[in-house]
Amino acid sequence: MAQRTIGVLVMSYGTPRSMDEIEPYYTHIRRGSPPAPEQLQELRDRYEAIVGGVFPLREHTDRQVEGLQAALNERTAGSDVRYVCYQGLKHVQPYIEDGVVAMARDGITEAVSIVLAPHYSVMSVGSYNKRAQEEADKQGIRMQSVKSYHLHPTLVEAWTERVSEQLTAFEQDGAAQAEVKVLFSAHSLPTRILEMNDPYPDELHATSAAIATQLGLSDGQWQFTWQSAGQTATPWLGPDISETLAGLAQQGVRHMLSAPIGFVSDHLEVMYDLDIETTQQAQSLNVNYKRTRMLNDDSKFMNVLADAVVGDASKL
Ligand code: FEC
Repeated sequence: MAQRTIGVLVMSYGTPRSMDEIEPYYTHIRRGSPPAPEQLQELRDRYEAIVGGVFPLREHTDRQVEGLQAALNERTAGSDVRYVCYQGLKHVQPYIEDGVVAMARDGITEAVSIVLAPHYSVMSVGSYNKRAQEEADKQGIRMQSVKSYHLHPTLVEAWTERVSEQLTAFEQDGAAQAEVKVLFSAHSLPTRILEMNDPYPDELHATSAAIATQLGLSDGQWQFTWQSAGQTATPWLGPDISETLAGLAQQGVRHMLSAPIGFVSDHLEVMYDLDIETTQQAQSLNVNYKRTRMLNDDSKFMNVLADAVVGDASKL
């Protein structure tokens, strides 16, 4: 049977492989401008704090790529189409461009690119896709790029399960579910995205609202808030989770659940910003605070990705 092979470029933020690689990684994030020694030390300290300088994002990305490959293989068993996944990282090797070059070397002429982040912003998913398309054009590969998959019913279901499981844990602590405030969050971006009519805030709000609807939460039981804003002179979208938490604590809310729906893996922005910083703040304010599990390589999430890839492949 004649085989049609479609390359799948799976893109993720990327994380250093060792403590020595933090500096080039951070320099790349800063578009080539090396961090000041104190900025570098601060980032090193954060990585040390999460799990003694291990970099969990790499393992999760590797597993997600393998899981997506397995989900796609299952769908194409017995057909004349096959998908082959390649990894491309934003800030560290193998870079997005390396993934596209590897496809070209394997003779691939048509491909789909997808980012391991469900919500579209021109500054996040848009910039991954732009780099992928530019390299694909150079290599003579026809490429379709998935923009977002933030309202896929199975994604909403996987998050609903995670929030629900923690609401039960609060109940076990003696808190009625109605007393728990669910704080959906995502990485902040500079406020200038609002002038570009960027869909990022609306997509994040839509995912949060869909999960809340599935759970039957009233409007007062949840809210969306930002996290992990950069320390730059430009203003970033807020309120930050630290302000939200402090404000709610002042209003007497004693139970808060963090659901970082803008991310898909356990990594620095979850394990440091939420599990260390936000947890410490909650303790100091006498708030009972928990966080949902992340998606990582959950089979439901792998099927969401596979649906998005197959959907875009049909446009090739
Ligand atoms: O675990 C890890 O090693 C990596 C964790 C990590 C993820 C991540 C995701 C996103 N970021 C987004 C936007 C920005 C913007 C800047 C920025 C800076 C950093 C720094 C680190 C870092 N980010 Fe990140 N991000 C992760 C890690 N990020 C480290 C540098 C130090 C710091 O500011 O904390 C600011 C760049 C600049 O200076 O101009 C903007 C967005 C996402 C979610 C979507 C995605 O995954 O691509 C948006 C994971």
